Amino acid sequence: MAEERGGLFPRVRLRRLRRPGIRDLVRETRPAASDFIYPLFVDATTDTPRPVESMPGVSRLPVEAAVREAGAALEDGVRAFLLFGVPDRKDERGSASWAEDGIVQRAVRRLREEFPDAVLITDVCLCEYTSHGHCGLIEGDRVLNDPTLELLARQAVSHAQAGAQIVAPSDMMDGRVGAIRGALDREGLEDVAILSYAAKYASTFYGPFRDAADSSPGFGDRRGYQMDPANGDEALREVALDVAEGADLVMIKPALGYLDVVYRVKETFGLPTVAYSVSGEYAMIRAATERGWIDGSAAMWEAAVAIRRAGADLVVTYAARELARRARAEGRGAPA
Ligand code: PB1
Repeated sequence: MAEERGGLFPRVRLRRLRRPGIRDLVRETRPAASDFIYPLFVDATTDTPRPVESMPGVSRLPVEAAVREAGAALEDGVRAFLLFGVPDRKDERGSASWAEDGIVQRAVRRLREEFPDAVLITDVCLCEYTSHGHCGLIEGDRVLNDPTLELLARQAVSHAQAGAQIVAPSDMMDGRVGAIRGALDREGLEDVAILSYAAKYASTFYGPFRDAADSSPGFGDRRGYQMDPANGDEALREVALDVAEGADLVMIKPALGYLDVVYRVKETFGLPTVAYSVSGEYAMIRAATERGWIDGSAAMWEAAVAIRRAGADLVVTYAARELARRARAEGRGAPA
């Protein structure tokens, strides 16, 4: 008999629950395949897939290639897609973003036609469509908030009219959720939901995305509208305002460096909460994997489990297909 050493040991031994088989039984966080939202870059400038060098495994896709990729992802268990457009023209106002024959609008119609049950979410912003690369209209070196709202609303309505069930404003202009909600309702699109990028930080980890979408700001940066990474309390104010304006789901972005914010937002508001594991997070794991420094599949899964454990209900991730396959395998009892 082991001598008493105070406390509850040796009667209590937590390792008893880490034995093979038991460990799986008591697992607390179990992502499902449908928890992963798959971002797709739909590109009007190419007839063939264009790999994104800084994001191994990710390509900018012409519409029909995006349809094929979505079909394969649905086979893996993915249920929702987040569409980003790469237009064949850009101008000061980002007018291609609300064009009826715009690249995202065309992709949504084709995906809706091919996969009626898929959930199509569209990113609403100007940065991919403006010649200056900012998320709003500019005057001199200022990004204008209020005049931008009407353009974002037009874009969101055009996505909804094409068949998107959810529109996701990622611009970080004040008042955009209310402006979009009002425009959708006036157009009889009251069933279309809003996923607000409510707590979106001015992060270094967006670099690869900006390569992929040709969306880097032509001057300055986005700190005049995206949040300071040092601020957690402010995120709760952002979410509260977006919920009051009509957000149905809320997003924190990036994810891994912001799990405290994910936790606080879910605990405070209890709404469907999405965390976006951004391009830089994805690229870091892929790069370390390519150098043989880390087990990339295990790292992607561990990151996804951590984001879900922190309170996110859904995870936007470029690794959605492999994570969905892993979730299905675990659900069938494969060893974790
Ligand atoms: O994966 C990513 O890095 C996403 C980047 C994100 C897309 N919503 C924004 C990053 C940026 O500020 O450039 C694009 C802003 N509309």
